[in-house]
Amino acid sequence: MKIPVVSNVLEESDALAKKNRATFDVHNLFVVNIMSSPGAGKTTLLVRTIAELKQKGYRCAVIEGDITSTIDSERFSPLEISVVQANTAPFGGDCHVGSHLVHAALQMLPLAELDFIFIENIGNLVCPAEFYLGEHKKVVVLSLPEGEDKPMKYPLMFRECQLCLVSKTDLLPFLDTDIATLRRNLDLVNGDLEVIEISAKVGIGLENWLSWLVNGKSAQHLAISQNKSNAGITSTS
Ligand SMILES: Nc1nc2c(ncn2[C@@H]2O[C@H](COP(=O)(O)OP(=O)(O)O)[C@@H](O)[C@H]2O)c(=O)[nH]1
Ligand SMILES: [Mg+2]
Repeated sequence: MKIPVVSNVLEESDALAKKNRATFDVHNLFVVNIMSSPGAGKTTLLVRTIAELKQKGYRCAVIEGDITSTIDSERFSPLEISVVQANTAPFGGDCHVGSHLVHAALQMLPLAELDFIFIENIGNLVCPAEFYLGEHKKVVVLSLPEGEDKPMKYPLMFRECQLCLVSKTDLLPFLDTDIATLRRNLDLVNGDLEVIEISAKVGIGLENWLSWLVNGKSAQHLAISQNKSNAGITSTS
């Protein structure tokens, strides 16, 4: 008896992620998937980041992932930006945001009026690393109280991301965490991973992080323009 085996359960998810990516690129949006364990400081950082980007004239929206509740979405209300809550509880309570949720959220956002979309993934250092949502960049926030060993214990997350924000650096005097060891562990797991030390509370490292975002958006815009002009040359030659 021949038993059929599902070979790629991610196929459907990836197809939808590619559609999301095409939508982002049509609207010239820069989309960042922010991941971490619960409490590392994602929402606090995003509220501050978006306030700063708004001052610089950038328009932002958030897709807020959580298993249940709208608690984090409500924290953005003083900023008067578009926020869509993406809860997984009605769909089985997944521990990560899926590309189908992002796809649905995009129907509720004013895409033509935005520059950045931030996806705050569900607090978890494991599952969110496994799913492509169509985003341009993946960022992991690792807070100092979590300790130096997390890159070694949850390597996929640190391999998949382009940037690690080492957060809550204002707490350094009160902790045993050794930043040099943490940086060495990050480098061992992913030698290409960029690292920025930040504190959303006191503002350390924010300018570096904002530059990373703005430069990333410009590079993405340039890549799309070049692709378009290359396609133009090919089709007329
Ligand atoms: N000391 C300190 N606490 C922070 C910082 N960022 C966030 N927190 C605190 O960490 C807790 C969890 O933050 P939150 O943004 O909700 O984390 P999330 O679950 O990753 O979204 C809250 O009590 C925040 O006030 C920081 O830079 N320094
Ligand atoms: Mg949060």
